[in-house]
Amino acid sequence: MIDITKLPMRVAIGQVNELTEEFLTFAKQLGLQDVQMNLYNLPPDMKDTGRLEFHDLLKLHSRAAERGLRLIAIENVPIRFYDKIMLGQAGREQQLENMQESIRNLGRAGIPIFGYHFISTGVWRTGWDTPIRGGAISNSFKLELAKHAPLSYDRIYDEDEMWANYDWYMQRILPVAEEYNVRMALHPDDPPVPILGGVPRLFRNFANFKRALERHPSRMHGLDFCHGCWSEMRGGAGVLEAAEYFGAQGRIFYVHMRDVKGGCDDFTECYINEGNSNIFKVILKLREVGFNGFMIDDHVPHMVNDSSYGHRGRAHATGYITAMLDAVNVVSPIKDPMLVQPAPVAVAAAPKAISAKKSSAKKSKDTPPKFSVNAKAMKELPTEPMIKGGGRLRFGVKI
Ligand SMILES: [Mn+2]
Repeated sequence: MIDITKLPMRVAIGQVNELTEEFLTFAKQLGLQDVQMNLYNLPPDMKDTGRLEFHDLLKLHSRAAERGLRLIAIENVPIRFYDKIMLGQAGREQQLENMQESIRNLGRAGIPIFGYHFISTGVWRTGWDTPIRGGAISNSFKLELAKHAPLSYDRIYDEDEMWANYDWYMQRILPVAEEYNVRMALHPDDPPVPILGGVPRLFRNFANFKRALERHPSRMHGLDFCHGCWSEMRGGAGVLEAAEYFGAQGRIFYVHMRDVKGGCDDFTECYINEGNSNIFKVILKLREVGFNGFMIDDHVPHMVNDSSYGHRGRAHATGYITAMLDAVNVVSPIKDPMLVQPAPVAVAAAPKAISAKKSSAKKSKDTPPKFSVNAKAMKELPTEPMIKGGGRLRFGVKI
């Protein structure tokens, strides 16, 4: 598995449950090397066995690698995979076995990060077609409208039992994550309010994240730092404090970079450059504390004539995050020389366009190197492909 501790802070794209040709091309055109997937909903071609299967994960890893991309993280599994664990219900032992095997399979398939949450009732919004800047469509939440919602499950759960359920799970899953070198990254409850639908939302404030990480101090345990949720919780200054505290401990494994206007009892998701927080300051803070994970857009506004995936909104957000990181790289360059070089990407076959650039560059090797688009493409090519010959990663081949 790739050693992600040697990679520099960078931008990724994902929030997809299928690696379509179009998505992989989009990632390449954005100039990225890392892709993440979100399996909150399984894709139609993935058999629902109640866990992530090795061959499915290997196939995904290979598909990304064949385009010179790293499948750097899988975020989420369907809630039904571990709802009994979260609620402490009968049948949780079987779900635990499945989740443990899912972690093993992620490790076996070379996928280094598993993003997870502990929200059995899911993400809540009270408005899904909220108009924002220029008529773009976003979403919003008002606690006043949600607080009288009926129970999501059989009864009202209390905070202590939710903590006991969380501890039970962590005590049993983290040793597996350690053995298989898979980082588990905890996402906040969204929205971060005390209780919805009768189920307490544990990960809603700084103190509870601190408690979770202190009680389970594994090196494989950290945060999917959802900037949007931290902004919902604490606004601009609170985001910086949390980024500094957890980032300095190496506990932030990756960042969801989006923002909102307002606080957790009344907010609207917005364009990334008009929210509570200053994204440049946040990335600068992350650099200062040595964060070297990836940043990814999360939810984005649906722009005019946008696709269902939100290509326009995502291109805007990703371009903005990339530009802010470029600016931070100028004012606060990476200090660790180990992180400066682009890391090799596992590639079975380079895309034709890049191969052509490589051969034309070879012919003119006597001419001095120039900083050009071609030179950049060359830099992105792997120096030592992790997988040689192109056959080792193919589905069904014994490795
Ligand atoms: Mn998020």
